[in-house]
Amino acid sequence: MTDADPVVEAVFDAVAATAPEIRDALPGRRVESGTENPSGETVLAGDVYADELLLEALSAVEGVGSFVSEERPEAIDVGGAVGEGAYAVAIDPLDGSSNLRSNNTMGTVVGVYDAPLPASGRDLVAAGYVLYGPITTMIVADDRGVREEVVERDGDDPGVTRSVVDDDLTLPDEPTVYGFGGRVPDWPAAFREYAREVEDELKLRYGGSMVGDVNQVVTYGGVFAYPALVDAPEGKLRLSFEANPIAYIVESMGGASSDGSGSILDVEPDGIHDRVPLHVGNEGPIDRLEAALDG
Ligand code: AHM
Ligand code: MG
Repeated sequence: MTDADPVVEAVFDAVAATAPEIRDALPGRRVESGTENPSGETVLAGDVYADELLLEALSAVEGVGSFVSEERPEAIDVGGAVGEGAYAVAIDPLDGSSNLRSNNTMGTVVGVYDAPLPASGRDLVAAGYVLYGPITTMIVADDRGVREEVVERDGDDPGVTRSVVDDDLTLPDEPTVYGFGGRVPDWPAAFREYAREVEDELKLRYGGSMVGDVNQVVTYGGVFAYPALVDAPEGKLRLSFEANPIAYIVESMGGASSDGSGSILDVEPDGIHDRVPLHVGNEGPIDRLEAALDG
C-alpha cells in the first residue's frame, strides 16, 4: 500500500458518488450554457453541472489539494500543498458531451497527480473514468493494477455501491476494433495511409466520445486515436484531462500510448490546457503508427 492509495480510494468514492446524480441531471441539460471553455469550445448545461458537482465532491476529500478541470481556466486550491502529501485531481467532467444531443455515450475522466499542474503523466498516481453507457461503469488504474466496477445507487439510500466486476483488466492480445477522430481530409498523409491499413484489418467502432471509444478498445483490443490534424498539429484532446489519464490506464493494462513519437506520459506540458495527438491501444498498432509517422 502506498501513501497515495487511501486518497485514490477516496477520490474514486467521490467520483462514483456523483455518477448517478450526473446521469439523472442530463435530460434537462442538453442545451448550450452560453459560455465557452478555456479551449474555445461551446459548453453545455450538462458540462457545467458535472463540473460543479465534481468540484464540490472532490474538494471535500482529504488529501486532494487542487481541483483542475477542462472547464476552468486555472487550478483551484482546495486543501493541502500538492506534492507534499496532497494530490492534484484533473477532471474532464463530461467527456463527449456533444453526444448529449444524440443521446450517445459519455464519460467522466479523472487523473490523480502527485504534482501541481501542468505536470507530466509520469506524475500520475492513478487515473480512471466513468462510462455512462446502458450501465454506469468505472475503470480505475493505480499501482495495484486496473479494475472495472459497476456503479449503482444503493437502494433508497443516498450512497452508491461500487461492485468490482474485474480486478485485473488487461488488454486482449489480439487487436479487433479501431476508432479515429476528426475528418479524413484533415489528417496528415502519413496518418491517412496508416488508417487505410488499419481499416482493412480491424472493425470500426467510433461513437464520438473518447471514453466510450477507448472502452471498446480496452474491452476488445485495438487502437483509438485522435491524431494530429493538418491545421492543428497538436490535435484536439487535452493532455492533462484526457490523454494522460487514458494513456496511464491503457499502459497499466499492458498496452501502449503515443503522441506520434513516444509515450504520451513523457510529454512535458507548458500549460494546463495543452492539447496533444493521442494514440492508444495494443502495442502492435501503436508501434506501426510510430513507424508510419516517422517515415
Ligand atoms: P469534450 O471533452 O469537449 O466532449 O471533447 C472531447 C471529445 C472526445 O470525447 C472525442 O474523442 C472527441 O471530442 C470527438 O471530437 P469530434 O467531434 O471532433 O470527432
Ligand atoms: Mg473530453
